[in-house]
Amino acid sequence: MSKPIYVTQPYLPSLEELIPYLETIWNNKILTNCGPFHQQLEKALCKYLGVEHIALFTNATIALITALQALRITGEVITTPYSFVATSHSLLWNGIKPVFVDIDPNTLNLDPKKIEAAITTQTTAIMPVHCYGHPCDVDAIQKIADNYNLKVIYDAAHAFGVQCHCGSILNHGDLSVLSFHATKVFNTFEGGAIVCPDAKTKLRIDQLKNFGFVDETIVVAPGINGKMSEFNAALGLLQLKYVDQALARRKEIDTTYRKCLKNIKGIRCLNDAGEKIANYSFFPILVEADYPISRDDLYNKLKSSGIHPRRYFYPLISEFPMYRGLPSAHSDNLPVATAVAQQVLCLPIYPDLDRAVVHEITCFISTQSMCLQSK
Ligand code: T4K
Repeated sequence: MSKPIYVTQPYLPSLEELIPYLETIWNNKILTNCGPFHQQLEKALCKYLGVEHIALFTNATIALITALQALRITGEVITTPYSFVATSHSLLWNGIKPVFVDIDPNTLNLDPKKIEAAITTQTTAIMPVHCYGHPCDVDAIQKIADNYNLKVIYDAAHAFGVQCHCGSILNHGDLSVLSFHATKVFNTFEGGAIVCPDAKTKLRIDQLKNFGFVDETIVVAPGINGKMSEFNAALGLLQLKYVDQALARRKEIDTTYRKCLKNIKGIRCLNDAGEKIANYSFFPILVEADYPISRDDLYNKLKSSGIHPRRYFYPLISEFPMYRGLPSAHSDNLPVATAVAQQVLCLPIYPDLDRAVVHEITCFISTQSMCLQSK
């Protein structure tokens, strides 16, 4: 492979199309602090995503930290170990103790059947992740939250545009947090957002992301600076024009992978979205015991040939030093997540990925299998 093939690559419209946005910023000299592009993007995203209120942020990590503060979450929060480390870090930044619960082997999301056993008198909320953009079992989670009077904050960093049985997945729980990082299906270079159900909550979130200011002289909370700049908001408005096209291309790649990998012994693809609207943000495979080489051997061999898959999410969050001492972090408590983290490999998927390269990747995986079996 002449050029390295990364796990993802951002979709970028042409520079010519960006210039009018830059001219507007240069002319009106409003660079940040919730200016016109910021407001336009909030409205445009509400419409596109089918949600009522959205507050834009500099990134999803600051948005997660703020979401917990907006709902005044304290004590313990039940969450998944199988995610990007920012999920749990947002809890630690708020002085909250993460309580890890195992994942479902099919969806790789927090297993609702295991949540109740982890609830204590200190539990105030559940923070599940729609991992890879695959919807959590939102009804089961909500039922538990209602029974125990818990809040639900979804880390929806991967779930831009995902729909479930009753519309946008982002309308579930008390709040949902999106990431618009360069590696996501919709990006503003860096960026994120909180989706919230009512204007009052949005007002509180908007204050918290602007140092706690209500007006020039009144500060009501020790807020942070989490505002998205006009430049990032302009990028978002431009990207939004092409997001459907980008999603369609991702879907094609997902279909090709599934078709080409389906008969390779020891390679398991996660269930496809079926009738639901997915965003194909990742293409994870599980390299199981009956594949002739280990996941790490396959990972290294692919890398040597110029293809750079990623082991999202290995190691588990619960294995990092700041979490591993927690009683819930023990691998005995997390058998499914522990096994999956040893098997998972996310293959390259992004709109500009060539069909021929997808075939080369699947042939490579298939050939490894055949070479070793014939030895
Ligand atoms: N919650 C969840 C569930 C998340 O997955 C994330 C972030 C967050 C919360 C926090 O969201 P943010 O605060 O970031 O908005 C990447 C991303 O940095 C991170 O946003 C993402 N999840 C995570 C899954 O992946 P790395 O350290 O693996 O990224 P990196 O730099 O190795 O990039 C991966 C590949 O993408 C590279 O091999 C090449 C390509 N790439 C990357 C960048 C940055 C590009 O082609 N262009 C680029 O600009 O974390």
